[in-house]
Amino acid sequence: MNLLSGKKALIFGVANKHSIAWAIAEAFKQQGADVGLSYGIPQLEKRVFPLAESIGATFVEKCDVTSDSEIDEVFSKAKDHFGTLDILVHSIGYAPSEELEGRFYSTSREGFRIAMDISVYSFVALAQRAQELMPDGGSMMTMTYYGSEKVVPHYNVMGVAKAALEASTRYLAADLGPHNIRVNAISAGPIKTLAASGIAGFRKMLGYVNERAPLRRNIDQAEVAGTALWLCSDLGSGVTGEVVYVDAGYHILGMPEPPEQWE
Ligand code: NAD
Ligand code: 0WE
Repeated sequence: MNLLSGKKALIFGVANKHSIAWAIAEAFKQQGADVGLSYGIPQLEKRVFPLAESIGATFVEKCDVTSDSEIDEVFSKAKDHFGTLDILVHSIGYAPSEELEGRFYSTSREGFRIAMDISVYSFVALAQRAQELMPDGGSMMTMTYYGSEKVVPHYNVMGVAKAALEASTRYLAADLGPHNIRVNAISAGPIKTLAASGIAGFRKMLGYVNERAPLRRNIDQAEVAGTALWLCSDLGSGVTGEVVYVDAGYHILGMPEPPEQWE
């Protein structure tokens, strides 16, 4: 199938082969898209360049999204390389590690600022530049997590940032809809990526979901990529401002199935 043939996609947030952004890049390429990649820090270059080569992506640029000038530079290069764009993927999130230990109550002003800048404002900043390269419309997408809606231990300021990211998705969708640009978020269940590797007790969280989610399993990057594919292709043409869950159904539960030892 060629769901994205003739479409040009710029994907931010590839760190390594485990990144959600990478699974999306592979799926988009497989469906005929011309894919460009961006990564956040110079040390990732040795991981990202070979990945880019494997899908024939020749646009590979570093961009620290805390810098307006770096963002401007990447989009200036994207304009030279692609001319126009059809798809923007934002798959970036960060809070200082100390904010993901302890309690939300202890969040520092600087930790809050950094989490909001990198995890939320960056989507707005990228959307502004991408919009200029989408004269005939397009699709933009970001990645969120259920900790935005309900309290998840230690997700802390990232939960507050994801709530703001989901609200930003709706405001962007309202502003860009008249330009035929759709803006959506995918709320993924926990996946063992680089961003999850430093989190204490992450394996326990995977086990918790595995036992309780309606599908009784976890989800993987390829399943997120499948949803990204229909949202960004013409199959998703009527959908904007939405948060789509790829979480094995976990978010629908009000109470877990009582385990047998409680009976
Ligand atoms: P990942 O570590 O592969 O991706 C996170 C990316 O953010 C990295 O590429 C990193 O370089 C980038 N980044 C951080 N600071 C940056 C900066 N200043 N400038 C540019 N890039 C920067 O991990 P992932 O799990 O693929 O995360 C991608 C997105 O998915 C994040 O928004 C994350 O919150 C979200 N998400 C992850 C999970 C999960 O369990 N892994 C679940 C739901 C949502
Ligand atoms: O969004 C995320 C993780 C985002 C993240 C991860 C890190 C680790 C390294 C943001 N900032 C940092 N900062 C670092 O220094 N997820 C959805 C994965 C995740 O992270 C959790 C989770 C889940 C799920 C943290 C606590 C509890 C649950």
